[in-house]
Amino acid sequence: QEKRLAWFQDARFGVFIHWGLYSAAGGVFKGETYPQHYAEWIQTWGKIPSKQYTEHLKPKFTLGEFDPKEWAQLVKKSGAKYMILTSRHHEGFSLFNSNQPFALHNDVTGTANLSPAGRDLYREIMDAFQQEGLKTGAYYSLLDWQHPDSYEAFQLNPNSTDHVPDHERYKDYMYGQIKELANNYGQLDVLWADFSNKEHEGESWGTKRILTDLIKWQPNILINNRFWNGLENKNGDIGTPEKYVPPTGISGTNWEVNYTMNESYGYSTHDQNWKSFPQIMRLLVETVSKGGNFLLNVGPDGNGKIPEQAVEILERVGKWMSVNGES
Ligand code: FUL
Repeated sequence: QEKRLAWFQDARFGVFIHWGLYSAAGGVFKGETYPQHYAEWIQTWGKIPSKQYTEHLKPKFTLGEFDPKEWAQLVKKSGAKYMILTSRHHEGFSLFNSNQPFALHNDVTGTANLSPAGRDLYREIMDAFQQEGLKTGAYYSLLDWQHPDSYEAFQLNPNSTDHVPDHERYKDYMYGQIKELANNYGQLDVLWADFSNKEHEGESWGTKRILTDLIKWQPNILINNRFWNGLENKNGDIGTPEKYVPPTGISGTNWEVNYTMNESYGYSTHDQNWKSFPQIMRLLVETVSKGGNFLLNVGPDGNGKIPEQAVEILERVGKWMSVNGES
């Protein structure tokens, strides 16, 4: 474990990227604004049936301004040493081209992959970051709001009653997708699972099989603690406090604080509560001084553009790093 963790302990600073169909909504759906802080949860906030969600948002996920090389160069210049990308968030749509058998809810057509024909957005992004010499990790949601066999299967589609959810099938699906992420995209430095709770943790997601094989497929991989309940627990390789810095750090484990620049992880048109550059720097320095890593989030919009405010913060962090950081 010590050897696997060496780069992570040196890295100190990483960038988190939340990008999916929710990015095309930006916290607004059909004229209705959802004020909740996590815009990537909009399907749940609005109790939006899957058919409406996909039909309305897929055409808005245009990639018109998507330039993964530009993202990677920006992040590299910020002084970050690694990047974690949402391979699939709770909404259930994959940025990578998955071949896992997948039945969408009765009334939804299409697939659960977001990449246009002939492309693999996840691969394009991972490749660009690896070319900049950055370590790369996959955020992977345990929750799924599309898969008919997930725990939440019918929460948003109460009318699809002719199907009895089979959680074993969902576990196979997760295992199969994680296998794809670990085997089809070169080195995977981190698996950032998200999230379990008291009712469903660890083995209820099939962790024994996943973790035994994952370490064989990727002997150097680091795995966060969110297959289990709690943000500071000492399971996995990395504790993951969210939006707060534990006052006295966390002894006995490696840890990484994740923070947003405004309130939301996913892109939001109306969340303008941006932290100032000094606020961000203070959080970063406080975290690092207590022995943690700092994972700073950006949420590109549905066209693939990183908000100007986020670009400016990353550029200023980069300038600070070039003067004060170790290279
Ligand atoms: C949480 C998720 O529910 C949020 O949407 C976000 O991804 C954050 C980093 O983790 O648990």
